[in-house]
Amino acid sequence: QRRTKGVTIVRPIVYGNIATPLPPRKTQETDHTHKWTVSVRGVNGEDISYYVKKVVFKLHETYQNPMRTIEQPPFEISETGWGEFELAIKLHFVPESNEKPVPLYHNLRLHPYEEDGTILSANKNKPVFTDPTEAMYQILTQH
Ligand code: SLL
Repeated sequence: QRRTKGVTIVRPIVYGNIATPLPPRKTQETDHTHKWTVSVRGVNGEDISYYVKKVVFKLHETYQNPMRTIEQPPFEISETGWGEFELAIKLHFVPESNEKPVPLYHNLRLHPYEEDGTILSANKNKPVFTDPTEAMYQILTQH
């Protein structure tokens, strides 16, 4: 794969989670207290699927099938649970890019709540493509 030398392209992303308490009736049936969604997005909701092939979320081992792979947008997982933990997230890029996956880490937060009962915990990252392949250069710049 030929590379475009001397070129650096940055595509900022935001990743994080929201959580809402489950209604009391639900929490009596299970020990789960919250519903949560963890997601990876472009800033301002920009579609990232033109250069992101898939996102792998590794949940806490108390979850069934903790490795969750999402291959199209929205790149997110919704679950219910009772505890906070650190998620390992891997961003895989389109094969033309010849780029290694980028590891991300996120502390899933269930508490504290905002006034409306939701919490948002977000992180930013800027995958940097240095000397991208010519194919990736086209993909990134012609979008
Ligand atoms: C804690 N270190 O003890 C953390 C682990 C794990 C949370 C939290 C599982 C839900 C299910 C779940 O909520 N795990 O049973 O499927 O706080």
